[in-house]
Amino acid sequence: MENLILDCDPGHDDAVAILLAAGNPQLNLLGITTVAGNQTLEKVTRNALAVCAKAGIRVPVAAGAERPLVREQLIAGEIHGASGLDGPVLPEPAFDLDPRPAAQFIVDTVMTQPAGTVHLVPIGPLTNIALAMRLEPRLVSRVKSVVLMGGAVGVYGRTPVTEFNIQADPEAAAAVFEAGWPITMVPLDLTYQALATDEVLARIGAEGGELGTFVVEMLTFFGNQYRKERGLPAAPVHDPCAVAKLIDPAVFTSRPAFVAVELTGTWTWGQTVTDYRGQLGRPHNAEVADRLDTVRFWDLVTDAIVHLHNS
Ligand code: PIR
Ligand code: CA
Repeated sequence: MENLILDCDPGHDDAVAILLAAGNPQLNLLGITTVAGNQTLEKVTRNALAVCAKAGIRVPVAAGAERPLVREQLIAGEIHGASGLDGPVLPEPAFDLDPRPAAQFIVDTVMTQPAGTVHLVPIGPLTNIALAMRLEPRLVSRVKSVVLMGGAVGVYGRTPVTEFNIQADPEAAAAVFEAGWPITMVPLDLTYQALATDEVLARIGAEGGELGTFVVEMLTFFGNQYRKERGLPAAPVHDPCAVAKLIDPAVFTSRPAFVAVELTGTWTWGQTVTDYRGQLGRPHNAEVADRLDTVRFWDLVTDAIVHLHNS
């Protein structure tokens, strides 16, 4: 049983990550925290509560940072739509938010659980994680690991060299990579292997009941956006890849590297620089995911949806 806090900005793929984290019996989801990213904080928080209501998930949800630490806000409206989760009809929230800000929730939760037992899984901009580290520096040694979706090695997203989650708050990301805790980075290179093909969607729709239909509606919208905006054959479902690692470490392979976040380049700020070969003379600070077992991955996602549907 692995304990985790999911820090997210739902977001279609974030929504699937919530379902995987709550629906897999080997995971204990201690709470969901939200951060502005794919849409405004208000919208992504509402979406998190809507996904919980739809799936019957009952865990604390705490809202976090409304904007990045330093820079102008970036929003990914072109892929996720005006609501941040366009496609399906979203139910009304079924419960209230936790009153604490996300960073405080993260600190309280990690510091009250036994040391070395809680994973942080950030799948949006890293603002809340950086704020939590500043609020309580002992967080860094107390967390079991950080498995984050973000960055890119040789495959790029928002610009020719950047990935959205890192570029949306590069100062926060730099602080997280420099902190000295065990980090697994799940970059676009890995998540572009997690394509929601027609075959994948047909199976989720057939096995997942009403919740499966909701997921198919979400990912059909997401796929159409990716086809239109990026010319991809199907939508890469980025965020649940990070969650899957805690269920089955063999779901992807990874290699140690030194990862730096570029903060000053005119054209490159927000880029992750991944040094596998020690050329920069710095110690490794992350495991970087490279190859996904797609069959295993989609089995885990489908099973979690079926499990939530049946419970
Ligand atoms: C942002 C995302 C996805 C697509 C675009 N175009 C922009 C979000 C996803 O939720 C994921 O966490 C990460 N950011 C992928 O870059
Ligand atoms: Ca996300």
